[in-house]
Amino acid sequence: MKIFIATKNRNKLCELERILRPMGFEVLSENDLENPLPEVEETGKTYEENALLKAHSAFKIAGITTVADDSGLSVDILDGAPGLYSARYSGNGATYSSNNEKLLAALKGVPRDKRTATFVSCIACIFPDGREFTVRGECKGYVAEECHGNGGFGYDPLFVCDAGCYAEMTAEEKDRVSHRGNALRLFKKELKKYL
Ligand code: ITT
Repeated sequence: MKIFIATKNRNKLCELERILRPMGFEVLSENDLENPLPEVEETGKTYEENALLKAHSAFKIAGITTVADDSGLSVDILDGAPGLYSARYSGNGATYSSNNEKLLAALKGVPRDKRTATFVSCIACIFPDGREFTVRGECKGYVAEECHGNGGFGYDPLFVCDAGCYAEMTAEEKDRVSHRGNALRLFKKELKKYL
């Protein structure tokens, strides 16, 4: 089955492709379009709403079954921040490292047992006949006191779950335990009900 992945984030695309291909999906993305995907204003109040906004916008162009991911890191002691604003936590022109620096500063002096956090990935799927669904995958852990490892992207150097720090895992290890891996396994199950 062909699926269009609606993301402008290359790291995310890489993870979505590497999990979906072995599940048997033929994956298409922005790279297969003549023009870049339009920017989507992420005005939703939930990950689900934002994932649906991104999927609908791309579906208008791709015209085939389309999936989008909206994801983020929710830190308990920060009332869920950066959460929905994970990509732009440190403002306009935010980079992965400026976001990580801001998060470390926000948690300065907070002891390890109070640095608990949850990574969330919500996947929305839109079908050409108008049906749609969303699924949510999570991974619980804590925010480290300094960056670790060289792998992954985004907040991976700071996020530690039972299996270790995301940025110190191989791709296979991360996919086995990550919020996105969990969401995509639920996606595959849910999709069967629609086919
Ligand atoms: P698209 O909307 O085009 O898909 P985006 O990067 O803007 O790309 P989001 O709005 O969902 O996507 O923002 C999610 C942010 O959360 C992302 O930019 C990273 O900073 C962070 N993030 C999500 N998944 C992550 C992961 O597996 N590891 C580390 N950081 C992650």
